[in-house]
Parts: sequence; C-alpha cells; structure tokens
Amino acid sequence: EDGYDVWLRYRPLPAAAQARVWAQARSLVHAEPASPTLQAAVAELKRGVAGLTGHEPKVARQPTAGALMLVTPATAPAGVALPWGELGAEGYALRSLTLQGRAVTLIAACTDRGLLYGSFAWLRAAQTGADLAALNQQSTPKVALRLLNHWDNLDRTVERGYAGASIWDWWKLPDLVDARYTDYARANASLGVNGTVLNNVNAKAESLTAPFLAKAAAVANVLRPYGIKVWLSARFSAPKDLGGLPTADPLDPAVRAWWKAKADEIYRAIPDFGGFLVKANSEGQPGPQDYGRTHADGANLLAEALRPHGGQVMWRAFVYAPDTGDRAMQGYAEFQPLDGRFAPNVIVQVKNGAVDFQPREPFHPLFGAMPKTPLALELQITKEYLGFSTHLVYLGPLFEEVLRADTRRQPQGATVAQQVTAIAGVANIGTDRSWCGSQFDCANWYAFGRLAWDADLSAEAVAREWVQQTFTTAPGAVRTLTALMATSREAVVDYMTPLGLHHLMGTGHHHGPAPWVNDLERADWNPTYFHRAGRDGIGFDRTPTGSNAVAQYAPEWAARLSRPESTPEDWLLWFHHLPWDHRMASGRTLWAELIARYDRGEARVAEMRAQWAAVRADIDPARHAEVAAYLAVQAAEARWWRDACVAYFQSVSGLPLPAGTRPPERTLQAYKALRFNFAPGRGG
Ligand code: BDP
Repeated sequence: EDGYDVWLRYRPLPAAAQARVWAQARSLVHAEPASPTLQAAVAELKRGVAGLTGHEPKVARQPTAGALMLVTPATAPAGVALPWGELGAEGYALRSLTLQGRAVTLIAACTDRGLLYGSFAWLRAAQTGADLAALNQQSTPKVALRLLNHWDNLDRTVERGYAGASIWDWWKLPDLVDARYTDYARANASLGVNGTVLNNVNAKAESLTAPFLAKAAAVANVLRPYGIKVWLSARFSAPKDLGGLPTADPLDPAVRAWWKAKADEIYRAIPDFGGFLVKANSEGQPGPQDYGRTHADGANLLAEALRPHGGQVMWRAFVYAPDTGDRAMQGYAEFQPLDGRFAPNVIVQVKNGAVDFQPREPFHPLFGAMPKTPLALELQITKEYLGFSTHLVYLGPLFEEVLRADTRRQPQGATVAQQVTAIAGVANIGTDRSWCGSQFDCANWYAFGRLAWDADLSAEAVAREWVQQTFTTAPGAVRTLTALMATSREAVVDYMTPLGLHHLMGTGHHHGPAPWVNDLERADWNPTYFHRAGRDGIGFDRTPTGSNAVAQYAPEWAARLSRPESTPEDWLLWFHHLPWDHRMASGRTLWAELIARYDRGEARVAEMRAQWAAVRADIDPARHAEVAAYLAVQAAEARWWRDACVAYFQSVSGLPLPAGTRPPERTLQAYKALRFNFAPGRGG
C-alpha cells in the first residue's frame, strides 16, 4: 500500500460484506455498442466488484437475478418509473427493484456520463456499507462546472506544488501518454470533476503554440471518456509574444482576429475544449489595463473568440488594484462596478476569501454582489498557507464553511454555493506515488470534488466515506479518524492564525511563522500590515472608522461586522483593531485568549498524534508509519508557530505571559534568524 490507488482501492471486503455485494452484482447489463464513456463505467464496475469480492461480474444481455443494469431512457425496462426529468445531463439514480420476479439494481441516467457517475456512486455505496439490496438514491450536481486548476509549468515544476513534479509530461507528450493520466481521469470522474486547467495561471504563451496544443489534445483524448474537458490558462499578451503583433490591446482588430484564429486552431485539435482561464494585471501578468482597458474588455475579447465553439472564459478577480488602502478590498473594488459588462460566456473566478487562501478567511464580498455575472468559487486544495503537504489538515470543513456562508444578498437562498456556476480547486496533484504529497492530502482532493458536486454534503460525512474507502471499514477506527480529520482544520487555524489573524507566513515560500516581517516590496505583502499589532492592541480595523471593508458586504453583514460584539470571534481581528485587554466571550482578555488559542492548536496536534497511534492495528504498516512521521513534523512545527508568534506578539504588546503559560522555547531573535532557501514555492 503506497496510496497510489487513492479511494479506488477496491481491496477485499470482510466475508459477509463480500457476499452482500456479490449478490447485487453478479452480472452487468448495458447497451451495445457501448460508447467509450459507458465502457469506462463498465470497466470500473468490473474492476471494483472483482477487487471487493474476488468475483468479476459477467456482461449479460438479459437481466438475471442480482444484475446491475446501466440504463438510459432509451434502454430502461418498460413500466419502470424513473425521474428522468430531474437528472439532467449529469445526474443519476440508483434503484433496487424486482423485474419479472428477479431482484436487480438499476443505475439510471439520461447520458452515459450520468451512468459513469452513477457507477462510481454504486461502488462508493458498496464500500461504505450501504444496503445494496434496498437502494434508492438520486443525485444531480447543482454547480455546472467543477474544475481542477493545475498551477503546473511547462518545465514540470508546479507553483505551490508539494507532491513532486507535474504529472503532465510535456516533453514526452504527445507521443508518450502516461497510463497515469487514465488513473487521474478515473479518480476525478469518481468525484464528478468535469474539467481541468492543465497549466499555471502565471502562464507562458507557449502553451498556445501548435506543439503544445498537440500535447494538450493527447491529454484531452484520455480524459474525454471520463467526462473531463481540458482547459488552458492563456497569457493575455500572446498575440504579441506569439503572433508578432505590436499590441495585445483588446479593442485592436488585429488582436481580435488573432484570438479568433487561435480559438479556431484550438478547437480543430480539441473539439470539446473547455476554454481559457486568465490571470490578468496581477502579480506581473499582462492584461487589458496595460492598454487602458478594463477587465471586462479583456475577458470579452477572449469570449468573442471562443463563443462560436461553445467555449468559456474564467477570468480571475485576484487583483491588486485599485489601491484602496486595504488589500482585502481590491478585488471587489475592481470587479463589482463591472457587473453587467461581461459577455455571457465569461465567468469571474473569485477566491474564497478576499486576501489569499488563509487558514480562515471570511467569504469574499464579491459573492452575491454581481447578480448579472456568473461567478466561480476558487478554492485552494494545495496547502500553500496551511503547512504544505507536511501538515495533516483536512480541508472539508474549510470548503463547507465557505460554501454554506450566507451572503445575505437575497432574503433567502444566498449561500456562496447558491451564488456560483462553477467551482475550481487549485490542485495538489503531482508525480508523488501517493499523488498529493501525503496520504491525508488526498482527502482534500476527494472533499473538493464531492462538495463541488453536492455542497449539501457534510464535510464530516465526506471524511467518513473517504476513510472507509482509503484506509479501513473497521467502525472504531473510522470514528477515530473522522474525528481526527474534523478537528485538524481548527488546529491549524489555532496554531498559525487564530481569531481572524491572517498572512503571518514566511516571505515568498509561506513556510513557517514570520509575523515580524515589515520590509517587503509592497506594503500589503507584509505580515505587520495585516495584524497591525502594537502597544495599543492588535487587528485590522475594517469598520467605518478604519478601511470600511465591511461596506462591501450586504447591509446586514456590514452592520454586524462593524461592531466587535456582533462579529464572529473567529473573524474578530480580521475586522477589528482591539486593545489587548478587550474582554472575550471566554472572560479572558484578548491577550490571554490569543495565547490560549495558540496553546489549543498545539494541544490539538498532540491529540491527533494519539488518535493516529490508536488506530495502528487497523492500518497497513507502511501508510501508518508514513503518516506518523508526518504528524511528528507537524507537532514540532505547530510548537514552532506557537512559540514564535507568542514571542513576537509579547515583544509588541509588552505584556507579561499569563500565569501558567509555557514560555517560548527560543528567543524571538532565534526564530527571526531561521532561513529556508530551498523551501518549495513558486517553481518555474
Ligand atoms: C498566491 C500564490 C501565487 C499565485 C497567486 C495567484 O502565492 O503563487 O500565483 O496566489 O493565485 O496565493 O495567482
């Protein structure tokens, strides 16, 4: 066991469970000839049932007792009522029923893609102990586009990648097509991911040249049967870089003609190409503002070229202008006024929070604030700011928190999940044998896909089913591991950035604590800019007496967030600058509470180690030892975070440590002196 099989391990079930699964999957009935997608579904069912039970189901023409039947409206048995109208192009239903006296199971969908998703759902049910003789499930995704964003460079380095090199072997493609691409497609299809952006948002124009399009087309050919469309990040200056034009001005007719010809060329190579993802006028990337044009002008230029082919543009709202005096306000300030100015096939892609993938951020104020513009939610699966792949942090609760956040933009039905037409996750996948850099990081890929498909699932239920498929079905161990995962995100918030603090990480690589840094090229990259700690207190005043970022939220939120008493404590220092003796809900002063949170984070990691030790008998030795070693690193680093932050904040507050507090192990100077010149970071 090395993790390669992720949650599609299909290892033999306990004997009684094997018999129950085999009784419902003795044969497979499906339409002939089968499309590549249907073939993929059937192959997965055979592989899964064979692995779980030791018997491979035979394909049959007619249903016998214990048949699994994959049916569409054209092939469903007469007289069986199924909710076709509700299933759409991707949904499926699983039904146990009796047909001419024989007990069978229907996997029903309007399309072969729905059958593929339904087949994976049936396999999930088989592995998580569902009663396969009495199935009655139905599921349809509410968010149309569910994409991975690879920040993979053409030289195979991965920006913010902690799992080895890029899985896309651009050098050998298109002639050599790694079998791993098929396993990648299977894993994503099992979650319902239906698109993938192959290259980094910090894009090279070369990704749009004919040789690279041929390589992307070879990947697309592998992913297509699994319902996954290929997308590419596009560099806005490509007409200059590749086309030799003097400008990339979006209103220039030659530039428009260049993109149109480029789109035509792409669709000749990849007929179902998804579209472009664009990072423009941000962190050195070119964009329409270089020519005095707006983000809408830029996005509409690409949209116009893609439109005849049905392609879409995902235009990112992660920008640094206009200078509002508050980093957290820039995306909204730039994009909200453009609502209504985007072409219909443009989707504005917004990070979950207004700063940058922190352990905890309030939801981005753009959600719900651009009613005329489709929005995408961008989540980060790779843990750039949460301890890389070394720390065990299950992101399900973070994803759940933002998906369920109620923007209050409409009287009802205004959660972030209800406001978006797409969900994108910055991938954590690489050539590492276990794909994601650590066993538990695969849970974040899993949770991303499952919650993007159905935001109403609970992060805890998703953790449970992941454990059952990935590690063990032993009930005690499943309970312990689900509990471990459930608290892991709160642990990292506590030992890194409690109470709404943010961006205290080391410069550039974002590894480790550096709350003291105050000399970066941009003021709003400095940790001191974000925490604003001094003798008088700590926190960023974003109320009307400060930057007034609260005004970017719906009035109800703006009012709530303007007062410390009505601000959720977890967000307190995001919105308020408060004196050290401010009284907290616990009765402690803010100073004492801050330290208590750091202590709690460290203690939680110790508890996670104990929980992992307790399930040792239920986990294979190789993976158990690997995770235990990672947890030891995490424990040491949680202590480092806690100690360095306590030492620093004490130097600023000038206050004594509350009675009974363990003093930091080392001096502040010692923490400041640490250097990590080879930490993974930007790549490229
Ligand atoms: C930041 C990353 C940087 C990305 C940027 C982005 O540090 O590597 O390029 O976001 O999202 O979080 O464009």
